[in-house]
Amino acid sequence: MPLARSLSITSLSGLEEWDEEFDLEDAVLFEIAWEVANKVGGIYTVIQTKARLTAEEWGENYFLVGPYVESNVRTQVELIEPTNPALKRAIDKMNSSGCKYAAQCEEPPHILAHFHEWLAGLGLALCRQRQLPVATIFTTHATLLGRYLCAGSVDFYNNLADFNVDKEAGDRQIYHRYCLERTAARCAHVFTTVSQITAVEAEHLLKRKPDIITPNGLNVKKFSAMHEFQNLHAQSKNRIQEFIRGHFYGHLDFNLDKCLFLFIAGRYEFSNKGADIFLEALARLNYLLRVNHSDVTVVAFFIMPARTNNFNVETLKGQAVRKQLWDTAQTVKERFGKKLYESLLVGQLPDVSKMLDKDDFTMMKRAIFATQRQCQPPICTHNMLEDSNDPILTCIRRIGLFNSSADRVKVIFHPEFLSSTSPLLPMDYEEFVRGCHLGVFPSYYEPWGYTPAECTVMGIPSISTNLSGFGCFMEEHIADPSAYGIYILDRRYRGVDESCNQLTSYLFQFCQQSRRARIIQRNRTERLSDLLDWRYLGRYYISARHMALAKAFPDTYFYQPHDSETAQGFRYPRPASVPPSPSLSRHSSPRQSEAEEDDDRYDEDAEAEKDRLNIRQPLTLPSKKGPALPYTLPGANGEK
Ligand code: G6P
Ligand code: 1S3
Repeated sequence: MPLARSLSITSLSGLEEWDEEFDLEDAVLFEIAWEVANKVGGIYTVIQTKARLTAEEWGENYFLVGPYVESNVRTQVELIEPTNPALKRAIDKMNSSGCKYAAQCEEPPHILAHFHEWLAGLGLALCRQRQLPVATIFTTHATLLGRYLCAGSVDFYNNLADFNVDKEAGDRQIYHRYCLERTAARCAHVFTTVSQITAVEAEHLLKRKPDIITPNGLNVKKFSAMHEFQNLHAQSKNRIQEFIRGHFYGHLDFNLDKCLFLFIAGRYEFSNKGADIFLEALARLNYLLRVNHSDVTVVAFFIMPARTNNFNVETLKGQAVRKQLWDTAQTVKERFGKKLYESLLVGQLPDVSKMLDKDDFTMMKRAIFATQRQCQPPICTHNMLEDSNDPILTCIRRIGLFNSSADRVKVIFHPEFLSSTSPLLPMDYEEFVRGCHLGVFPSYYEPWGYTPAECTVMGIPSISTNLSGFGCFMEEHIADPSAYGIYILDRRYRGVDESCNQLTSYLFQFCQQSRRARIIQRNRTERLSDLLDWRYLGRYYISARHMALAKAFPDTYFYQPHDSETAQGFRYPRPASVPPSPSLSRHSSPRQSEAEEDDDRYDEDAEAEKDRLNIRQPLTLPSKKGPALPYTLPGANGEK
């Protein structure tokens, strides 16, 4: 059983070290959430990715509690008998008499219960109401009211201080849920949230300022070969290209080698997640690419689950046609190869004009005939249950992006999370992200935002906003985020139209980059991944736990805030090889001829080494002790 925690992160590109001693021998940690082994959204990712680090600290005294969903239990849970006697007694008692409170034993351990989100908040409220000897933490990953208000037509951030919260919750018929959330936040020993922007929101809507910000991390995968992630990009991109070949059969009049894959993914909240301004910006980008006679084609994927009735026939047919063409090509190739072999066996050079016979041509003609198509390539891969009211489809109908030949921007709406077993696009999410060129997440309401973080650790550039926890966090820690492929859209101080223009210009600039510039940019993006690693960010959860134990059991535990909790912390300098102005950073190396620019055989290692040395040297020193990450919200002009 671990007695103390000592987290060393010296291996993480210069980020400051953290060592802390805290005796946990007599403590037990329960973490309770609706999304434990139950994927609904981002909280599942928080818990699933954080589990390893937490288990390293708490060992056998760490328990995750979630809903019993038979299918999830079968696929994600290994059933075992608990070894801890106190816990075994409690579980036996609960099993025999239903889920009642029972944990009486002679020497109870110190119990720490960490509740996530309002759904689990009831347990926290009951612990406090019944005065159980339990240290409690409540983490909110979004406020209910914030989510609802933003989804409407409210100028949220400029009115945060003025909402009549009870009335607003009542008007939206979420008063009961809102009360649960507010109660949990108010009566927890320690209240945390995932970002500074949500902390301000919570202070106004839940009437308590979070004690600690606990940003979301990821388990960063490091490859022994430095550029392995670039190879993975190329492999995954090939698979997406295969899908595109099928989806656009009969209309493949664009060069796949000059095709950029953009995507947005997440919970289907049309305006909160910024799908609205992404579509609008795509329409403007389409216009710009057309009038500039660009040879680049953009395919924008929307991966947002909606209610569907399976894949649609046209989309499935596309993949079937592609497969048929591939099979035909293989058959003809084999027959050709056989004739060639036979000719060589008898010592003759083959007569190439006779290598393909009538049957071969018939087979090929038939295959080509199958690619005739009367309709445009479909926008949506599935049969939508609410096709006529669907916000993405409605918007596409209005802006007229119909995948026509003249369009330089094509749109594919995949209203289901990706899966490696799909007959259409058999890739899991991670593989898909790796194969794309840019993730676009122009959210209006995004307490953290895992999607751009996931892009970053895979070395894929992304666009987020200064209204998302992730965007603000990166702005705070990187001197020139766009040079690292982290584009942060201003949705705070600009109106919607202006933000949309800014997004369009980011997209257009991105489309003008050479392959070489994209490769360099991906290298830089990937270099930021340490900043998002739980091995670095896990410290905030550790602090929250220590703080809660010290508050609930002051005779046993003593908590002293760690310097890094209050300091500004690490800041990545501008990459050495990039020109100082963000607007110029697109061309991060001297412009060359197009052929040279598209050549990916350049000295990546030298470039990477230059940047790495730069990262190690001029660190902004953390200021010791101070207010917790100062944060101010906009004044005027942030209309939604
Ligand atoms: C990676 C691979 C290169 C490939 C490149 C394509 O860097 O290692 O071999 O040429 O990706 O980049 P692009 O941005 O055009 O997909
Ligand atoms: C929330 O999930 P969402 O997509 O509804 O929690 C996530 C995990 O903390 C967070 O990343 C996201 O911004 C929130 O919105």
